[in-house]
Amino acid sequence: MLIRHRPDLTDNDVTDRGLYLRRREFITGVAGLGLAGLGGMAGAAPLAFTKGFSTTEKPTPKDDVTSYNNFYEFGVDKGDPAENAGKLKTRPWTVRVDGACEAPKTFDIDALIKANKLEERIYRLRCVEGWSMVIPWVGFPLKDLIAAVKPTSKAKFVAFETLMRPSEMTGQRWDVLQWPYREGLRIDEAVHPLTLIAVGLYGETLPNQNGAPLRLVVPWKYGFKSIKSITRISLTDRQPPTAWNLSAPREYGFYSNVNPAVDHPRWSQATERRIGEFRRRDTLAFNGYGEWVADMYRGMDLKKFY
Ligand SMILES: Nc1nc2c(c(=O)[nH]1)N[C@H]1C(S)=C(S)[C@@H](COP(=O)(O)O)O[C@H]1N2
Ligand SMILES: [Mo]
Repeated sequence: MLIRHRPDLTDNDVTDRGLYLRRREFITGVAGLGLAGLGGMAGAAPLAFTKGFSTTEKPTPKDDVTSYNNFYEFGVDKGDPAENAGKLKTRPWTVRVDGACEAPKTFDIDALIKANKLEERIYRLRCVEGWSMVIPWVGFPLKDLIAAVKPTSKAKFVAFETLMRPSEMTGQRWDVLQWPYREGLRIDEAVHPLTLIAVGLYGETLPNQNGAPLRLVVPWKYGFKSIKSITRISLTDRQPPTAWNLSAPREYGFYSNVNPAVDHPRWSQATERRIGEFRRRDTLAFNGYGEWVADMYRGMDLKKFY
């Protein structure tokens, strides 16, 4: 599968909240059509994309990104997803987008990929467990998908669900979480230009262990908000229940913005281990994306709304 798009990303795609003001830290601009080479892992197909809003930090090696994973549907150890997710059948695949909108629709994954302009976004990912990576995603803004179903004024939150299929997702046979895995965002977070639906990484379609065929990426929140292998997205007027909050409400809040000043009840969040590095580094507020997202939380007590 080879997907081509014109490289017509403009600054408008990333300027909604004045993102252009701080370009020095980022590679932005239109850097031509990115097209990764053939090869790589079995089943991976190259994607065509433009370059989007990205950190200039060095990406974590692909081998680490695809072998050190959290995806409890395939087991709770870091190596389990790479070992077990090959069983997951990612075609055919549909995503139902419904709820508080005028034009609910079931999207076929290949049609969805074709209909959206793909861009590469190199983002930091900070897991609540205290490790981090830098990952070159390929995807499109979630706001484009939400716009396509014409949300009504009742759309105050967005709820996401992962596939439920214990025959392939063997971890779903155990009650480590309430399945299916669920996540949620406030509508302003969901339509923020940094919020991505990823369909690839390192220039190719997503490996199953990273959430094929499509997953959410919210770079200023702890990694568990970035739900994998999505089959349903619903617009709603109420804050939706989320898998980790249901499982341990004192430890995992709905917001889960990366915050070095608010510790997890069982460990500090002040520092993190960047996979591949030896010394721990300081964790940044909002994972370093504060100047683009902090406004959304103005006036909120972030100790209370953790
Ligand atoms: N459906 C589902 N999505 C999930 C998870 C999961 O267990 N199931 N784990 C989360 C956690 S804790 C993290 S840190 C990221 C890890 O993404 P990666 O493996 O692609 O780095 O996925 C998140 N999305
Ligand atoms: Mo995580």
